[in-house]
Amino acid sequence: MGYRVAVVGATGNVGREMLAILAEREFPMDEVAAVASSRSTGAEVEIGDSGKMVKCKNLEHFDFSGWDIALFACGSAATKTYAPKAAAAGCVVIDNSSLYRMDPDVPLIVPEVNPDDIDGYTKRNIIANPNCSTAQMVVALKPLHDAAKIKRVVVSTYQSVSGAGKSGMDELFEQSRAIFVGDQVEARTFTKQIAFNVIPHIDVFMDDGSTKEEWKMVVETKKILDPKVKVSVTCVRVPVFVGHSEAITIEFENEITAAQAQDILREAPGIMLVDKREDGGYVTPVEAAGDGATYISRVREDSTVDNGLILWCVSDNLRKGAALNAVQIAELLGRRHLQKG
Ligand code: 11C
Repeated sequence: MGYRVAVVGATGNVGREMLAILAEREFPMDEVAAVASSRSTGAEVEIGDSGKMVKCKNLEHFDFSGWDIALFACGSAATKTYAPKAAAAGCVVIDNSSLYRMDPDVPLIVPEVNPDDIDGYTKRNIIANPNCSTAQMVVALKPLHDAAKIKRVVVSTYQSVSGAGKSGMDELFEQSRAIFVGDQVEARTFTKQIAFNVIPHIDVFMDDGSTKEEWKMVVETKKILDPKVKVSVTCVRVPVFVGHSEAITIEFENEITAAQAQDILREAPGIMLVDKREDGGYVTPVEAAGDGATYISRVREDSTVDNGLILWCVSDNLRKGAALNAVQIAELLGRRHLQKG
């Protein structure tokens, strides 16, 4: 016996990946519903590369009663209206938006990092999925924190345009084409030209001069990993289609060498260590795209502080950063709370 699972926002970048990953990981399902806005009602979406098509149902009229789990990937505005309805109907919501992440009654889960926190989901029947740039970073930090206690993290991100949805991907493609053929470059999704450029601005500005993307990485890391860890962030959009990269500098309470960190990371869940210290002996976003791992490369000691390490971290932002993590949460929920059969 399997679950009845609804994917809300099934036509978007993340919703499509959710359907694909449910199929790839053979998540036990009796039925899957693709749910989308009225604009997409009746449109057909494929479940991964299976050739199996499902017709989108209208979110406005969708009755969540009798459905076990809803994976929401439809943005904060629609989530605000429909997630509480789904939760009240007895369907557990796993939400990819930022709406509930910092709600103290909603667990914010990365299964490799804080699986036990999921037990608190019953307060609201909602579980939050973190921001993509947070998810991959905490997967990398957790085993090192367990080994040598992290005091402070300084991170700069190199985030792909797919983080801004399909319109971000279209804009990179169209601007690149326009530059080659000598057409006018138009910026709509991003504030400046993204093709052949980098933009130090993701999400809205906050009063202290940081951006909301940077704030999210700080507060989400504290909630998932440890509130005592200090985090300093600069988020940058780069002209890459899929895959976020991060240069992470970590200061520890206790001594840890680069070799010890490599040994720990090699064995850690969700991580692939590729660190050859030679030409090409590291991972780039092009290689991580389409995969579920968090790749770590360039692990080395930071001689400017006591007990410091520097590393490079790359992951597919649509997968571990969003859809895969959501499906892993569903699997964890199934194992711990919603057993079937
Ligand atoms: C980006 N990280 O790359 C964002 C996308 O809070 O879930 C995901 C935003 C979020 O633009």
